[in-house]
Amino acid sequence: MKIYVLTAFPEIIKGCLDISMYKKAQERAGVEYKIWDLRDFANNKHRQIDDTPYGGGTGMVLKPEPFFLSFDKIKEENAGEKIRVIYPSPQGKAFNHDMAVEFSKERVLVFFCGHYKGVDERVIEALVTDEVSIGDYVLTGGELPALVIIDALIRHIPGVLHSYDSAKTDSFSDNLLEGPVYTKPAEYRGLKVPEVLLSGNHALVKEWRQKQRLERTKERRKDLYEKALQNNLSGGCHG
Ligand code: 6GU
Repeated sequence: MKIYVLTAFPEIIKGCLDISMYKKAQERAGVEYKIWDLRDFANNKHRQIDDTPYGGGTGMVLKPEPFFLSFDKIKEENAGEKIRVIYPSPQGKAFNHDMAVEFSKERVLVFFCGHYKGVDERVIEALVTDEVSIGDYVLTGGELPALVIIDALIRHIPGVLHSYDSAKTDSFSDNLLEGPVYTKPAEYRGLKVPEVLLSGNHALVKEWRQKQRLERTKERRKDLYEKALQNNLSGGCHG
């Protein structure tokens, strides 16, 4: 998979991709990151990539040329390939687990990072396939959302995670939150690990864990809880 990120702030992205799971995706699954500076595609000698909005108003809008020009080059580099173009924006569709899984199956992904007041709408109309929001709050730019989306999707590329932390057992693959976990010591400053986990009874442990997941989801995320029940994935254990 090739992942292009077009941004006015390449340092934000580059600083992250050589670390941890982002790096493992390169080493274990042949993911290739291409971080391009939008200014390198400015069509003027001042390398200006933004301008004032038509019709007036505050803030600057990112010009169309850097996106169209860089996309021409991406098309050239990937002739005949399907290209998925993701534009992170608060106006987008809410990003979730299913979208992460879907994106992880693509061969060429492109992220257009907006800033300031947004990107000229013609870029979105003509080039963007997916406008995606990571939550109901406003961020300064699309760089962190792009990293969030990349993190969420590379976990689903075969070979990136080892089987013991397989994405198949993630929260959200069955709409339930994870339950609590504990490690040694069994008692710390008077705080005890639940007895059942020390029992060695695997069936009991399994049942307890599922109950914890259901209770936690019911309490914290009623919306997911209803979904889990509908999907009949509650394991017949309704706590
Ligand atoms: Cl994807 N972009 C920006 N700039 N702000 C956001 C967002 C995305 N999702 C939530 N807020």
